[in-house]
Amino acid sequence: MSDAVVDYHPMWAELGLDLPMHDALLEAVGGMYGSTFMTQKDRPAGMGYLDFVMSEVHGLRIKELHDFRKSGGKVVGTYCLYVPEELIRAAGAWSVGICAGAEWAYDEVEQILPRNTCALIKSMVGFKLGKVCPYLEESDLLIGETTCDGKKKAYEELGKMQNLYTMELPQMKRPKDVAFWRSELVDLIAKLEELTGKKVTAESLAASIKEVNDKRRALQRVNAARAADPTPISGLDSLLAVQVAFYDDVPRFTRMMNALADELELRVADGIGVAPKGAPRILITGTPMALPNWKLHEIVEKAGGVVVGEEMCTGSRYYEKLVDEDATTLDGMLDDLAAKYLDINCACFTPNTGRIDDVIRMAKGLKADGVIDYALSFCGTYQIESAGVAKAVQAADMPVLRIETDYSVEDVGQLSTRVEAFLEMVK
Ligand code: BJ8
Repeated sequence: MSDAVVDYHPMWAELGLDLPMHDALLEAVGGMYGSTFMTQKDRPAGMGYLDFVMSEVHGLRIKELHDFRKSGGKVVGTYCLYVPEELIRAAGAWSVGICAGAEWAYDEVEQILPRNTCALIKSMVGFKLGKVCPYLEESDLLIGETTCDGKKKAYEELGKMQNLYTMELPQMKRPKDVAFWRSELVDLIAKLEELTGKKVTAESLAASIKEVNDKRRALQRVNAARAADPTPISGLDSLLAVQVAFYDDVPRFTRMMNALADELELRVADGIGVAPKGAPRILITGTPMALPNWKLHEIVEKAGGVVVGEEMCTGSRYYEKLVDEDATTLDGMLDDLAAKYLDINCACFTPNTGRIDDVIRMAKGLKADGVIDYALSFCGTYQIESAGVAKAVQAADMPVLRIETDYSVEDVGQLSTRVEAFLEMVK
């Protein structure tokens, strides 16, 4: 890490970004980061790494991707947890999760997509139309997936603007669905090998499975520390760690998260926390919170609560389950990958009762005082599951608050009032 200020504008210009709009985006995100993260008290020192990563989110990391591509490497952008980064890395490419967590270029987006589309999809298309995302422009290939209808159809539009390949994801989890998903992984390997000119071998796949598992293990350690009261790390900082996990260099990120976990374990032993012991502890479940969507966590923690877990794709669904590491053949590894990935509990599946089991298990394990179910407006899958989640949480004797929102700031006042009342009630 160096203090020298580097001007990345020539690199961004080379990528075809809309420079004035991109400057405006960076300024807005930088301002939000400062007011949301840097005002927190008693943060672990290990968060300095993520502060640095965020200060260079369109700088140093993009330079790394840029240099990698200049030396012949390929970058693959993804939008969903079901796309296995292990396969991308085993083919010699780098995987980056594309963010889609802020309102951008909605006027242009609404020329293509209906207004009543979820914020995540609108953002995904808006960042492309607005030419403000260097990760998109550094991606040699984007991989979509047939999850919800909105995403599936939006990929068709995105595919008109960029090289995009869509994987067909089944919507059930029967043995024949797992077998089908495995065949989709085989097709993805062919696509990736064509892109990189490198073969996926048992050796390269075993190495990438281990590497990505190590990353998930490090995040498991960070998140396990949140079971303590007082909790040694805020929900905002923990959420940020998972958001960054999607695009940072894998071995470096793993190392830094293990160092953070070491520190958190010491803090727990010493009883050091970010909120007073006894502060209301909240588990959030629902739609993913893509960078820089920090809205709900900020509301909860500014109101005196502490978020102790996220049952969502930017949370436990990302790091909880590992790929088995015992297989020695490519065939065996593909079986293990197919099984692990179809075990993710997304509301696009039917039935999806595993998600409810996870919510109850996590709420108990993390000693949550209440659960907030969070759905993006117009996300039919999570909105419909919300009632069932609420019923199950109440049946487990825990209070629940159901929130539906988007990326705008217009409802922050109203949400804050509801969250404050909920925090009062849970203690
Ligand atoms: S595995 S949650 S990342 S699909 S919020 S776009 S579902 S309308 S994001 Fe998701 Fe993969 Fe599932 Fe996770 Fe559609 Fe809902 Fe929008 Fe969503």
